Amino acid sequence: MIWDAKHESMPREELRRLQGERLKAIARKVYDRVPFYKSKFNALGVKPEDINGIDDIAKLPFTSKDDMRDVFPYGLLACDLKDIVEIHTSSGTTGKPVVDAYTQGDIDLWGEVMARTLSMGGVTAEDIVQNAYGYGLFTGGLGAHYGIRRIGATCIPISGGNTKRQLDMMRDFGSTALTCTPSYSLYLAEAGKEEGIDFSKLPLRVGFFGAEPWSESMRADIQAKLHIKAYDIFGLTEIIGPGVAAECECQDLLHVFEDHFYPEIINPDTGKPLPDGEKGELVFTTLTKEGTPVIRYRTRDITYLTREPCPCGRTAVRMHRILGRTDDMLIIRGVNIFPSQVEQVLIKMDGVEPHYQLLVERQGTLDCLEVLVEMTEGLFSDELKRLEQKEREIEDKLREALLVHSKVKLVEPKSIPRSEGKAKRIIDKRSI
Ligand code: DLL
Repeated sequence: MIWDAKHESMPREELRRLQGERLKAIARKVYDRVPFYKSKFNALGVKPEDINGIDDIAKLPFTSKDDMRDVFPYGLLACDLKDIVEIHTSSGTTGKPVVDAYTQGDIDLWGEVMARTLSMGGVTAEDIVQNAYGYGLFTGGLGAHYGIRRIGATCIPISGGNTKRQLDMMRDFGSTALTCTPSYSLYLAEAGKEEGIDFSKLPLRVGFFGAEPWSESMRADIQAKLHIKAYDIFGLTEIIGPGVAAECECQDLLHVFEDHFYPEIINPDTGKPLPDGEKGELVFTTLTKEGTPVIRYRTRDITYLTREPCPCGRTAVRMHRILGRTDDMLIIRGVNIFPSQVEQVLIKMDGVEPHYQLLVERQGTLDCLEVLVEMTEGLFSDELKRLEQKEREIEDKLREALLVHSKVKLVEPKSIPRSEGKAKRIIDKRSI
């Protein structure tokens, strides 16, 4: 079902006109109200009056994650703080988190775009949706919540974790739809099987999975094990949270809600826009957000776009599922991790060298992180008990810094390959 046929199936020329008007208005607004943007525009010699249509977007400056951190916490606000009704942030394990501050209008918009997302998978007021995304600062839980409420379906706001309870609730309340990360859905399937649950006998029929990369083979697995249709949903805190793009019933590429979030693909090295079908870095401009509008945000996610018509009748541009990232950020169980964080921990510890590798594997359905750390000659000649103690000590420190558990293995001095160029810090064995 198309939630908002007027906007989702708008003839493309009309859509472009609408986008042009909205871009003009947002460019004017951020120039007048956000000193950060005014100086960025001025540095490029561009004025709001230079924006007269959507194609003029290429004249505007990019915004990076670092820019956002530099103006933490309120530097992107385009309205009075008193008009902000809710704040969300990214997990922020490296430096300051990025902030999304919502007005009531933004929360209403969030409900709308999430209602579109859930409607794509056939959710209606008749459904019982088990929302197992984390509630809190993370955008997953509340974003899905607003969409479920907007549709008028029944929400079970169970949040993430507590697998036994999830399964009990699913059975007892007869949940018909599930929202969580794809890896967690597989974990639920496994745990349910161990408890003797036959998912084909439950009313559950559809799931909306995102917040981390997953693949077609994982989709097949989820669909077979949970006896549901599994949809990919995409979003990021900087733009609104979930509700930026989602798969329709065709389950083939994600429609971007481009009347609100305008996507571009650029060459990550040159910043030059790339044509449809070419892979590059995904960039978003929010066309209607009130609290913290964002101009040409560089997501570092890699994908491509297509404007080929979709059989569902929606006219919005589609993006391929995320193919990778321009940086080396790892997402382990929903938490963003950078190798540099590991380095910062190791540098402060004795007995080890800052030579390390991050080994990521998918064991069963969960991502596991093993950190190989080179020890000093001194520690190497020590007794085994001491080495084990050291491994536990590093594990504790890493857990504090990364917010996820990793397994540390000390390896012999000089055993980690050296490189003349960029060091290969990550060995990602997840085949997704
Ligand atoms: O993960 C928002 C979200 C919540 C999306 C629930 C979908 C469902 P952040 O924590 O800011 O926001 O992380 C955003 O996660 O730039 C991508 O790298 C990755 N990501 C999000 N959805 C997908 C997806 C939320 N469907 C970052 N496939 C993004 C692959 C995804 N990667």
